[in-house]
Amino acid sequence: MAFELVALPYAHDALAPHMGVQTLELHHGKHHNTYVTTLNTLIAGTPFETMTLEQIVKESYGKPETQGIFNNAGQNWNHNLFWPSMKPGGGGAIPSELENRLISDFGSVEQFKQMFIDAGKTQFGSGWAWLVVDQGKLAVTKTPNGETPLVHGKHVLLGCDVWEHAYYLDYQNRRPDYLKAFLDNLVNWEFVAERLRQTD
Ligand code: MN3
Repeated sequence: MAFELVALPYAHDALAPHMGVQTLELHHGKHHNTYVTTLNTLIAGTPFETMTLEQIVKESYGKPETQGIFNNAGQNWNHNLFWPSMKPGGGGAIPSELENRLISDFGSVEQFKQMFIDAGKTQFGSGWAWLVVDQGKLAVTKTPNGETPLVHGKHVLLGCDVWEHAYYLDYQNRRPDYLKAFLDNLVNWEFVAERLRQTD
């Protein structure tokens, strides 16, 4: 079964000015689409062809001979999570059950946001900043390139793409400004809260 590019859950202009039309058209329509087509090409005729995306990510991780498959499978998984984690008019009130967990595990929502921004800012080169559930506790982490916390046994609640293709047209070199706008104006906190419920 060949994988298909997931549809964006909003229009290309719906996240402006925080994430512009051109960024979404290129990022979803070109970058993500290339991960889909490349993955399909790489797994054709291999045992990976019959696996789910999550299985491919886990099975291809950490093996030099399947590094290419992992890169593209990981990036598909990451982007499939990234698009619905944002919404027009996002970043508002956080559902109370999630807010309470952020406060109990990080001290405050502001403390969590600062840690998340720092993780994204200090990811040298391309990668992702994450909010995960790690052994029952919320934690912030970061990964390089297409790597995902899934392969480290963590349940992902939220991820922010800090590859330059995600923000350069809108923010140029100001990655921290992009991370702040992501948290304050783009995140669909109901989506994050729903993923938290899936761990209970
Ligand atoms: Mn990307």
